[in-house]
Amino acid sequence: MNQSSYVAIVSRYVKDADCATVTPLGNGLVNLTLMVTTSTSKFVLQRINHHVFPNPQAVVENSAVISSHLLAKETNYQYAVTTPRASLNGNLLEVIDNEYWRALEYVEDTITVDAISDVQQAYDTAFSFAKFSGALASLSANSLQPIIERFHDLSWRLSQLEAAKKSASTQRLNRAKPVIDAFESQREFVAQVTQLVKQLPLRITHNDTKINNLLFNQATKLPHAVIDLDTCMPGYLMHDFGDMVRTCCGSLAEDATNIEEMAFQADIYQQLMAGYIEGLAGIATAIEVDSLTIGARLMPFIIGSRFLTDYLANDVYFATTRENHNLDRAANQFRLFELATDFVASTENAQQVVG
Ligand code: GN1
Ligand code: MG
Repeated sequence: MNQSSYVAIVSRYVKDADCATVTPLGNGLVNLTLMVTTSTSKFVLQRINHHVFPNPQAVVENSAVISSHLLAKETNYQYAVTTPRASLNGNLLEVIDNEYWRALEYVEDTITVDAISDVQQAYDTAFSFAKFSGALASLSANSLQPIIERFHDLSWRLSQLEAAKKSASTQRLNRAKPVIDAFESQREFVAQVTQLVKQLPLRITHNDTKINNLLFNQATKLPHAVIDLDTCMPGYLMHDFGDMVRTCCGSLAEDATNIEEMAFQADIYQQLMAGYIEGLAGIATAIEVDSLTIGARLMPFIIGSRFLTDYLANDVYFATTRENHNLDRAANQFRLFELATDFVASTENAQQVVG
């Protein structure tokens, strides 16, 4: 990593930028996240992708609103909160050459994990994301600015897929045909989701609840803080539950290509469900609890369709490192959708037999 290219931005935050060490952090597909260490401080620096987040100022302002709400005594939130770090000029957002930067305080003695390791961790993860949404239940949705319109709106995402098909190259369209057909064969599921969302209450949700958006205490291995607040927006609880299932229950990474070997980790699912419901402790309505099994199928379906759209649009949104990367991701997520569908159906059948 070329350290000198970051001196200009780092010097907006510290006086000893010349001696800063800058290293990549995490593996996000949208923003560039860096860890900055100098002799006097350690913090997280992030370049906000302004093609994805057209209003970066709103992103940093929302994060500040959420952090202070979570930190307020009345909120009674039991986890730590990552707080924005203003620049030396007191700004939450710094702009250099049309690039948008923000910083966050580094949380000592914590680690992130990219894959769930056991059922207890699944329970703890879901419990803490549930507590996060529960704490935000007392924050009015009007206090947040819109970030990405219709982020997890399935019909919107499918209309974007339709539009991408129209302008795609013949080569990409041909390669993607089996995956497009697979997504398009799910009309019944789409209709089911469309009906359901009419009945669900909107809440402020996190919308990116993968396990690596949680900091764990290095010593106790317990959840410490929910991070990446950039997509906190009005949404449905099933989105947050579903994204945990999407990122924890498949036995393979979201871009693995050996998808016929993918398995659905039922024991992890059960603990995610138990932890989420326990963490919501009476906040969720009956229909929201019922919606969680749909969310488990919906999130691989939505994210998969977004990967497919981006493949057809020549990979302009998600970072890719190989040819067909987004197409591989789309096929992978569709496979996970099928496995989640089979699993949910099997548990529903079992319940009918028992009931
Ligand atoms: C993006 O960049 P990252 O990993 O935080 C995306 C999520 C997807 C995820 C898939 C703003 O998140 O919605 O689930 O990639 N974020 C945005 O890996 O689009
Ligand atoms: Mg994110």
